[in-house]
Amino acid sequence: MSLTSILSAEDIENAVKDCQAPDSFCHKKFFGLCGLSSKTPQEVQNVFQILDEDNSGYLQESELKFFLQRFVPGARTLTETETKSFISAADDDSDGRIGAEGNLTDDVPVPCVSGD
Ligand SMILES: [Ca+2]
Ligand SMILES: [Ca+2]
Repeated sequence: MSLTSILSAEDIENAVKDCQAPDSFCHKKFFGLCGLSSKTPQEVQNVFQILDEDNSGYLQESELKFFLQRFVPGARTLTETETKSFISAADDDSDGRIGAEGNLTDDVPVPCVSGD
């Protein structure tokens, strides 16, 4: 299972391009652009498992830092600010990591700072 078997390579490229500038990453926008927001819960779960590199059942800070590179190998790493706001947006139980039960694509009311 790879990300491109779930998401279109073109959509992934567009999503990564959109947040090339440091601190411009917004997970909600990213998931929308790459098409994940419109996937089934099972497909979202598959993506989660791909991103959970150590199979811990959680996405922790060290994994999220390289989040974009899981989609496109040449992409940048997320800044500390981006990693932290990503976690706090999806970390329902505040244990500092995103559990598989946490809905990555939930419409979390987090303001996204956008350049446009
Ligand atoms: Ca993990
Ligand atoms: Ca959590």
